[in-house]
Amino acid sequence: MSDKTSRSATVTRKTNETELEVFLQLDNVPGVDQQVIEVSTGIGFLDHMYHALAKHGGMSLTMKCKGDLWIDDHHTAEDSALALGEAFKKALGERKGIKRYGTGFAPLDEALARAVVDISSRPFCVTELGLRREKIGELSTEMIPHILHSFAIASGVTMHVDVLRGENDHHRAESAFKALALAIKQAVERTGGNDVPSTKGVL
Ligand SMILES: [Mn+2]
Repeated sequence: MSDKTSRSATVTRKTNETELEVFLQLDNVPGVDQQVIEVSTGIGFLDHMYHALAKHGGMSLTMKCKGDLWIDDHHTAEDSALALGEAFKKALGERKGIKRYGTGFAPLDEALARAVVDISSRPFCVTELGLRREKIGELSTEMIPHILHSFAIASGVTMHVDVLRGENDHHRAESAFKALALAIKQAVERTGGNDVPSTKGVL
């Protein structure tokens, strides 16, 4: 794959609980692609977080989700993260010629978050977000670590996401997604080579 090619994938996912369509493009080659982000899950704050993830991760993302929001936000939040993770994995393709590791720090006013990722094929997620409110908009705060965990499982990425400080839960959550975006952007960056960045020879 040449550096001129954008890595992208489409995922559709349908259960009795949610119906999802995701298009994810990891690269927006300057002069060739335009970054397009359209997210509609029915949960405003969730859209806001995915939008921030795509925007600062340098990705194009189209996500349409019709979920059973008359029950609560759980299935929509979880399944959209699984579909996004699956799209990420598919778009990435063979795990060679990439940086593999990425670190991101993102402040949002008084809040500061750090994310460290390893595109390892060993899904793992550790979060310390310190959210105190019950909900942010229509998203339950307990779903935010769950979203990150679901994304890690589906994408095969090891992720550590910590909010280091911050008073406002909207800021804390948003800084976490932005930090993750920066870490992912770095990790998926192509080295220009074709090397598998692992002593095992496989990722
Ligand atoms: Mn915001």
